[in-house]
Amino acid sequence: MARQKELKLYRNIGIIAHIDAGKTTTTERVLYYTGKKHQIIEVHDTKDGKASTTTDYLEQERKRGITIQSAAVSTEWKGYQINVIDTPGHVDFTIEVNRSLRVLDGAVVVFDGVAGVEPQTETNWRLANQYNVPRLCYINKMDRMGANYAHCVKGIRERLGANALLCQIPIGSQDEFVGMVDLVAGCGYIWSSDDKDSEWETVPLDQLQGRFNFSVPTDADWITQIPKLRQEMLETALALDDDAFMQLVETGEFDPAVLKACIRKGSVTGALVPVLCGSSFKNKGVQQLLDAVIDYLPYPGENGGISLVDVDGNVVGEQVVADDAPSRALAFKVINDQFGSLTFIRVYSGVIKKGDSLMNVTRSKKERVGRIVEVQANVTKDIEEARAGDICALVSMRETETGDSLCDPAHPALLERMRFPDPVISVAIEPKTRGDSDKLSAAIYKMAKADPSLRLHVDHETGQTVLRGMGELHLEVTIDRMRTELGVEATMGKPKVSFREAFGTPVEHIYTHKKQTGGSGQFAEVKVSFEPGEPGSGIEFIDEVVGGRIPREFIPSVEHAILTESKSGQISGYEVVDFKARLLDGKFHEVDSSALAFEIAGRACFREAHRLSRPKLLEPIMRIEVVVESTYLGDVIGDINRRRGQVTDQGQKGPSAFVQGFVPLAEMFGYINFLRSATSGRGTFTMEFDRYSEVPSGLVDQILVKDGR
Ligand SMILES: Nc1nc2c(ncn2[C@@H]2O[C@H](COP(=O)(O)OP(=O)(O)OP(=O)(O)O)[C@@H](O)[C@H]2O)c(=O)[nH]1
Ligand SMILES: [Mg+2]
Repeated sequence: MARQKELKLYRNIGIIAHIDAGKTTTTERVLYYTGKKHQIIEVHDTKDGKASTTTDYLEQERKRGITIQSAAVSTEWKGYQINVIDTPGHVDFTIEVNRSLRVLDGAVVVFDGVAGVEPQTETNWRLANQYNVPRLCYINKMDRMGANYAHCVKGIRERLGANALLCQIPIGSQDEFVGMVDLVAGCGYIWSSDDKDSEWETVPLDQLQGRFNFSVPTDADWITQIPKLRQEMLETALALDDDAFMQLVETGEFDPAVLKACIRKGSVTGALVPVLCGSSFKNKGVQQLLDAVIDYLPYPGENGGISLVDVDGNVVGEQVVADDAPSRALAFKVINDQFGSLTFIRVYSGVIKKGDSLMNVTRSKKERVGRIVEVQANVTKDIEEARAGDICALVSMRETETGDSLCDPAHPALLERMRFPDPVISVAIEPKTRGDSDKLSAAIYKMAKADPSLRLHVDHETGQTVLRGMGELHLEVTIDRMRTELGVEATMGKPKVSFREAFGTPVEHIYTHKKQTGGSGQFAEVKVSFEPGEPGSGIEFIDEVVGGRIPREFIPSVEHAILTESKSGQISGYEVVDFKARLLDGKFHEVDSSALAFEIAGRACFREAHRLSRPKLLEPIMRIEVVVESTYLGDVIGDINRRRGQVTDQGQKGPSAFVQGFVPLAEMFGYINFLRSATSGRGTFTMEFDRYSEVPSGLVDQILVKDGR
């Protein structure tokens, strides 16, 4: 089968933002205006469980009115195939944004016109920078009381550091928001009502002056400033084309096609970011946003191919996006239910057909492609093949997990990896009834496999199953989804901080394991040097034994022993991270030495060395932002200091005040209760993981007791 649609007519885009900016509401409009659905469902009308937006179909999403998992939908606009992924804004589900950005070609960043740049917008913006994803800014909610375009643009420039190109400016704000000026096309669009089927009137720029009588003075300023803002936009955009820029300077004229080409070039390369506005809820600006997606966001491969890496993650080449190349795809999401699994892939090159054999290069395992499906939120449709640029899903893969590379077996290659966030909170999980107990471990394992920001382990001391995740909501939702999707019920203990341990100082240690039991004995001696490493450097084992002082076959036992023992440190049994272990020397006995003896020696050597190193306890430090009325600012700052926190910035945000800073997670449990009572329920806060840092030695005992250790 030949390609149905030229690659240039594809757009794979993500919608990303802070929680509640209006991503799902916008996606719902996109589906309506492109003719994919005939009714719009509002996010806040789904709580009774009867209706659902297309992308927030999970029971947990409908009940809470928030997006929890990213959902993909496809539609067509003006002959272009647009694949959209609606992502969650809540920080606990950041993995969903992470994996979507990894496989998408462009993103629409949505802003709440009142709040402007919010913490999770910054986080998602940084992620998009890391994955080099071109984006558009869409300042939504211009109809809300307090909407302020200038404040939002300032935030985009100053807090996100973006070279914002104002392609639109609003006509009015709040309940006088009637449309926008398109500075690129040189006209205004004015809607006569908020109705979803209301058409807009296209008005020449010179007819906008004097037409309105806005109650907010700055709204009138925007209209007065149109000629100046248009000139600025032209100069910034045309600066990307020397001839066009000269023409503008010398004659004041420009070719509209060249102007669009310049904005596209700037946007695709990341040199500038087009800014648009609208109100999705009041049905204004969504069609214009779709036009901008086509005009300014790249088609698959336009921005270069995908990096190929070696096993250590070093870039070793690039795969161009093309059909006539070996098949190469990345698995970015796995969904399980009682009936099986769906593995979402992004095909970068080649054509993958039903019945093909692929190589999972990450795991060196063969996979057969049984069925390929196109996914529309929760509805699947069988297709025969998937081509370069496509996003689709494979049914019932056996070996493949999130982040794995799937390739033509004759041309194996590893595609650039995904980065997974660190889980910081842990809870103990118990089966709800005895009937659930057999099924629990399989079910929780499935949940963890589908979500790389969850980690699972069994506490050897207590025998408890411990689940680690990004936050309380993340863990709660996981347990609830296990019930609705896999039919297994569990209860959760109190959430605890996921502490870590580290070596305090370098230690060189010798351990001799010697045991004489009847006839045969056990003997092994190891000398290991342990050195603390940089945060995030991981664990490295280096074999420096010379002259066969430990026979080759026993060395893996020492390495295994150290890695296993590092799961449980000497302060309080937390994982020991970031160290280098060098096996320097040792002794063995012809008869009495064995793999087991070296394993025992390795473990004991690690334990003793860790204890001798004056070990450190590390705790997660969260970046927080609190938004309150100015009168409460003093109380909030005093409280942050009492929680061992540090305030880094404070100021005005629209009518409210904000405080930013860092606070240890251990001090943040129940913070919402404090904030509610201190601010009569009007304060809000967000927090996200920033880094691990050492707990002051004088506080270690006190903190562990508080955490229930
Ligand atoms: N006034 C106004 N409200 C809006 C607009 N867009 C969305 N909303 C409302 O804002 C709330 C949140 O909208 P959602 O679309 O769920 O926001 P989201 O960005 O998808 O949120 P998460 O997925 O949970 O991060 C809903 O009550 C919407 O009706 C808008 O343009 N104007
Ligand atoms: Mg949403």
